[in-house]
Amino acid sequence: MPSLPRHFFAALAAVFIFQTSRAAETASPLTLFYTNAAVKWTEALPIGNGRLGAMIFGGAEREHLQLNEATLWAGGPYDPSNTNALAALPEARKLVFDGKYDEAAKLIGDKMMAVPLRQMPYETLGDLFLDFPTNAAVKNYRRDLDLDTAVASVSYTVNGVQFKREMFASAVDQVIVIHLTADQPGQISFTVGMTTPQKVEMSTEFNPYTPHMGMTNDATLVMRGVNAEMRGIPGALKFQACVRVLPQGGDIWSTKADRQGGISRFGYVPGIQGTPPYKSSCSISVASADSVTLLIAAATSYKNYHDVTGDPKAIVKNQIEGAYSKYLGDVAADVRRLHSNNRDKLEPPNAGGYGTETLLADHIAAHQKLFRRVALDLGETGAMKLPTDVRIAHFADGNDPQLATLYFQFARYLLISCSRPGGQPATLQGLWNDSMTPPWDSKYTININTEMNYWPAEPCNLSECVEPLTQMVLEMADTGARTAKIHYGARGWVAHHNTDLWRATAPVDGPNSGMWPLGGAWLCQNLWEHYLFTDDNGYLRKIYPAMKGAAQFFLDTLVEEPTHHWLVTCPSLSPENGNPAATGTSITAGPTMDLEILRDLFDHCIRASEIFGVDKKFAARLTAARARLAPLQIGSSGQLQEWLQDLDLQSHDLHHRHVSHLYGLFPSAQIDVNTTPDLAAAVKNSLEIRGDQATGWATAWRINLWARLHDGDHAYSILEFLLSPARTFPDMFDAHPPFQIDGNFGGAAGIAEMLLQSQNDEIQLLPALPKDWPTGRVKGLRARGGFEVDIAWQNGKLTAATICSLAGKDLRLRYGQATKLVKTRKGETTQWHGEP
Ligand code: FUC
Repeated sequence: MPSLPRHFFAALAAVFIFQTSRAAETASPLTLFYTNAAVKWTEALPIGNGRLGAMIFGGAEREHLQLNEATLWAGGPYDPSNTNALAALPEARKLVFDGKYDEAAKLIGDKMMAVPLRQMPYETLGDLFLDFPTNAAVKNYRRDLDLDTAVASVSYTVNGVQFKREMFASAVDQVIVIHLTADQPGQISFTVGMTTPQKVEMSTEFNPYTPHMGMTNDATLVMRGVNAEMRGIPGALKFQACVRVLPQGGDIWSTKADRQGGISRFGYVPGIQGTPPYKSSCSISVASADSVTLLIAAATSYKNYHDVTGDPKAIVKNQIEGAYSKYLGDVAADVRRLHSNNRDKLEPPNAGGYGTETLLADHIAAHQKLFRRVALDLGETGAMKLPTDVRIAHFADGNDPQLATLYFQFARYLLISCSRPGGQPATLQGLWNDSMTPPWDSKYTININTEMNYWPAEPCNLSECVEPLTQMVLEMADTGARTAKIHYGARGWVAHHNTDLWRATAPVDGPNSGMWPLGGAWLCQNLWEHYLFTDDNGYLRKIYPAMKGAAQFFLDTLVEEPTHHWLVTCPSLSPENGNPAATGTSITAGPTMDLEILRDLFDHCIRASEIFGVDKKFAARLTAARARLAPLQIGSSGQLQEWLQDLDLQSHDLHHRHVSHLYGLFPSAQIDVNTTPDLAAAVKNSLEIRGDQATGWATAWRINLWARLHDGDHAYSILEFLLSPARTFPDMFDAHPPFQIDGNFGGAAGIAEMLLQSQNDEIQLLPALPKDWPTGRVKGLRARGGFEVDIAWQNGKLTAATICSLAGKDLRLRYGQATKLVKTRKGETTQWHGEP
């Protein structure tokens, strides 16, 4: 994009300030905002409570919420083991070691892949539409998402009436709330209906009691369904979604569908208000209300990967009733009495005593408890007054440092919204998916993507959000034990490059991406990071069996390669990069990444066994095997070799998106600019060969790597690309393309990594500060060893750092060449200005 003069921003900002001044006055700087409704899904704004998610389009005449429930995937519990795999393993290894890679790949494809060959996709729940028919002009339109409150809003004026919608997904009450208001009474009229590609029945229910309470009647739209069969695995989930419509004032009625009998697809046909608009569905219409609240709940029968006996009807009823009670507030007690007996004797309560205030206040409090832990200030300019999509289009022109802050905090917002304790981990799309057949099934790709999703969790002070990942790994240790036994005749457990809701662990998709047995081992590294940041031995005790099982698998399956007799994985691959020694496959033995991951896994198991004083013999076996692993090698171009042989420069794709072999520098810390400078220089050469620009997540990885190389300006220049329309959609979702959330998380981790690093027992302040952020401050970042860190800087120099010790560990600080060692006690705070 050609660079525009800086005053361009000032001029553009002036136009938008004029247009949007009223609404902008109330918004926090941590707000994404737009002057048009979303047309495409990647313009819509995400809300989520870790389980229920919505993408909000915000049209004035038609509101559209695309809905998700985190456990609504295709299929049911299944075992993808292939009983032919084990018999083929010796031959596959021999072919690889004989250099017959293409033959090996053919054999692996024929005999060793999972059945079915692909896993189950994550699916959309459906779409909710609110039609507000009007022929009059819409003025002063604005839609936004306030990251600080986790509330999405739409406001506009029609015929001089100011309308407002507020929408949030409450983790406290497990519902999505839509609150519609107008600044004049009796102005809200609309019809609400749902559509879905799922197999469902729809109906409406009326609440017969509320008219006695002096309130307007209310009604509920109900959708019941079963999930889809996929790739031969029958759908085993039931689900239900409810939308309770609660008007204040006005009238409400429902329009019933023609019953088609049994389970069938229902379509949504928009119509004219006041006449039955739906041919084959149900709808609820409201006319002339003062305000309206909609409570949306949804659940499936999923209890865990092998138990689908939940009762979605009961769950949804409880959630709606709970939220409804809160909505009623003081009136709730009267309603309860009314539901029980003597209802004719009751006086109507004060109708003004109910509303969404408590639901909203509880939601905001729960969100801010996590969100407000970190504050980042990289500088503010007039560009902040511009709509977010305009800012993304012009970030590379400079003069908008706050957009990086917004991007960083948006990722934190997303993690809070899609990964909460008790729920499912963030998928390739977090929680948000509008399809039955999303890209890569919107599942868990564990050869980088899922791991990257959790990179910001610890440094950005959202440690709790890792819980769903921990739970998934513990469950995969069960399913993966079967894969280890049936596919490899090995103990322990193994997972390949993907998993799904059902925790499938066998190799999928085909040999060139699927035949990679390190997925589980890498996930164990993510869990280890949680331990390093929290110093929580209770947590380590919980994950240690999974770590040990992952290591056990490799003790049983590592083999000696014929040239140097090093121990290697075989068959395997360097995630998804073609083997240069082969014509058309990635299949190889002992790719560098595998050995780096194993060095970490073995080290961490050995450390845990020392901490707990257990498994001495096992640890000794790990130590012996570790010493025999193929070493890191520097190739003839000074690069870190990706394969056992020096083949990097013969690669079929020199600029391949994966930089798997550079794992050693980040997210691992085996390679370090201070302790292993030669290897760090080799990583730098490899990175330069690979180039800066790649898919969204791959671009984000490069930012983290350059930050670890302490080159802030290089990291920043890649951030400029990540934060451009090529890699960031208008709603700030990362563009692989298509949308994949890993780039958002990897990008935020990269920004944190530029400001603070804490690998290898040393806290480094501002290790990769770019010249574009000369002055700023950050509050609340976390460091390994259990520290919380605030940093301020001016003119590119540290001015003050405050480090709070949460675990009482020794604190080694570094700023440039200056270092300082401090003994700390729990709760103690250390101030440092960066002098030796
Ligand atoms: C890995 C990557 C792709 C994509 C997919 C979901 O296979 O190589 O780029 O991100 O995961």
